[in-house]
Amino acid sequence: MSQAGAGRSLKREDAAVMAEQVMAGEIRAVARVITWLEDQQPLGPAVIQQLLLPARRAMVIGITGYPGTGKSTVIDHLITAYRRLGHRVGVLAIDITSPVTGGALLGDRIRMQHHADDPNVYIRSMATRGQQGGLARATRGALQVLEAAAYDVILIETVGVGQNEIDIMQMAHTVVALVAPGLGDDIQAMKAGLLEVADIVVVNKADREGADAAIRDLREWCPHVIRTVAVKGDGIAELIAAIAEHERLKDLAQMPS
Ligand SMILES: Nc1nc2c(ncn2[C@@H]2O[C@H](COP(=O)(O)OP(=O)(O)O)[C@@H](O)[C@H]2O)c(=O)[nH]1
Ligand SMILES: [Mg+2]
Repeated sequence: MSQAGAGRSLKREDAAVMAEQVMAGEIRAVARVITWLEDQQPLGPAVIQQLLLPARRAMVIGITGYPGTGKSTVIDHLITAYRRLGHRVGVLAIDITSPVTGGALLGDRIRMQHHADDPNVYIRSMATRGQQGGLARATRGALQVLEAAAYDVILIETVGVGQNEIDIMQMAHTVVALVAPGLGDDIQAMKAGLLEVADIVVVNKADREGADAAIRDLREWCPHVIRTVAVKGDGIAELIAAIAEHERLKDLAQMPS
């Protein structure tokens, strides 16, 4: 590990050494740089400046939705599926409202615990520190760090509530919005916000009453609606396929004609 500690004044060489370690995929360096970004220490951006992105860019997938809709459970299954495909997976779980939902991150950790021993999976919770917009900035940096560390798939989980989340979701190539039956008015509210940036809508907890009505309602409005029962892993293969298809179309759209 480099000597570039938080307490010392920044040396250009320190940032370069850390950048090398990040690009070598060293988890400790990755974690440390993300902490610097969260804490808004100048070392963070200094390392970012020295990072080179790999030729094959990561697939960045945003997963958003209200608390309790099942985002972390879905992500747990997505990690398993992408690992089976041989991908290295990074997860950024963003908690905008950490002082209030202190327990949510713990819950996320438990739900994604299966992957704790897999060196090819890196799961990181990020919380708000300091001023408005700080977390979105730190998230953008963390994304660059994970890309430089050559993760193939990067999943970003946000709690769908406001502008901050929309800003973060716009960093993703494919945005998946989760809803659960019984949210009622919340789904209407989401249509004006997060569903607007969504490429794919997932109706999770389809084992519950009201799922079919929610799916019918949403299909009038978004062509890609998928039904999942995340606790059983149902619908995850369909979700993976829909994400792949969206990525493919997006790549085609970006190809020079
Ligand atoms: N019945 C049912 N419960 C689910 C399903 N998916 C997740 N849950 C449960 O819903 C709760 C919240 O899930 P979590 O993944 O933490 O939601 P998050 O807050 O959106 O990340 C947990 O108790 C899960 O076990 C599902 O498809 N059906
Ligand atoms: Mg969660």
